[in-house]
Amino acid sequence: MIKLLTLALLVPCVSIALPVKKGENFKVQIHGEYIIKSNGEKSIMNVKRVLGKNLFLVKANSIKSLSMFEHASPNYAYYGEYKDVMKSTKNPNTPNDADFSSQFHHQMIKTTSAWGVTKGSKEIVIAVTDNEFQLDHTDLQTTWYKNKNEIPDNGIDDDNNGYIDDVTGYDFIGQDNDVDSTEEPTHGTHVSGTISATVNNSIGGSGVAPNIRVMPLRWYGIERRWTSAIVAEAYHYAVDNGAKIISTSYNIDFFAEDEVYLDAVQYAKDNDVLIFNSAGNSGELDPKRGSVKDVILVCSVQSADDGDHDIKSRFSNYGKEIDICAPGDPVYAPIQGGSWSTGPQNKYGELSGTSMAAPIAASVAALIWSVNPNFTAADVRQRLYESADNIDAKNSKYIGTLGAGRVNAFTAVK
Ligand SMILES: [Ca+2]
Ligand SMILES: [Ca+2]
Ligand SMILES: [Ca+2]
Ligand SMILES: [Ca+2]
Repeated sequence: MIKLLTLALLVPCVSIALPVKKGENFKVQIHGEYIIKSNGEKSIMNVKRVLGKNLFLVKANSIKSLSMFEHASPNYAYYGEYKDVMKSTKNPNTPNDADFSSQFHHQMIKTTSAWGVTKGSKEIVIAVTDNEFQLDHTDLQTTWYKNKNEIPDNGIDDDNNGYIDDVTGYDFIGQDNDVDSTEEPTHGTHVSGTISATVNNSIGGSGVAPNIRVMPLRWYGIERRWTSAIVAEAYHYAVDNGAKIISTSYNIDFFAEDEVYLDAVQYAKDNDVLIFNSAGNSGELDPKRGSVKDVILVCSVQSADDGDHDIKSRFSNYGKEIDICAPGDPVYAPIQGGSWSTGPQNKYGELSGTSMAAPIAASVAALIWSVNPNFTAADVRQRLYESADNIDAKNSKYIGTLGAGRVNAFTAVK
């Protein structure tokens, strides 16, 4: 805490680029920026950005000057490395005919048996909050959610939701409708494809819930710092535009004390939206994010076809507040073609991390919701936990710290 205060004094204006050492994460209060909730009864001055219904980023001299509003919180800038991914791709040039058998996680969670019941409903939308999305990836052509009430590229906010031409998600970093970013290392493309890459098109592999839709929300990038406002806006957008599930594969340990983040989580809960988040990759017992009880924390188990599957990944956080485990070590899924590639846009690769486990658990929840459209979020959560496989026999040192076990897609939907 003292460290943060010192930084705030030294750096009154955080538009100055701060050197970030590897592994160093910190937050700084952005001078003169606050986030307020207001039901519109009081006039609001100096609005910098509308973040959602009754939620505003405003300029103000002090939090005291905002005391007439229902709620006011500082806007923090976050620095550091937040993606919960461990390894870069083992083979980024995997040939186009890479097949389903490379995705051993499907065998572990009995995906194909689950598909006898459902491959997912296209009405179920998972919002993925991430750093880049390659929309034109050949194996992601049935993946993306489309905002049917928005006419593309006419410069008009046709559905009047506050966002112009937001047909396929939104970029809260660039503040535009283009969620692609070839400058970013691949992460969001892999997470999205893990959820719903196209099945039976003879290319690559398949997502766990290939018929559901992914709403790509770009909320992190190298060109702009991450803030409380960006996180809140992305979550509000997901909830207000029809997502039933939010899948986040980022380190939220800092957010565990951010009022704006916690309020956004509450907003999702109030609207019956489930949030999945990676448990984190520091091999740590009881990570700070465990205090955010309404978020489903997903740990990673090994998922190579070598007999050691279902053993807790060495890197995965664990503890009493972890909710469930999923394969994440490794996961073979679509990756961004990127600026280094001039070939066909259908690359695949292996990544490992709790980043990869979270979207698999989210996908199983989406399958549950597809066959039980009347379930509440609490019902889906309960079914997800009850249907998980017990993995204690392979994790005798971790009993009681791996949540409900490892997800099983077939048991979840049968
Ligand atoms: Ca719009
Ligand atoms: Ca439009
Ligand atoms: Ca953009
Ligand atoms: Ca495919």
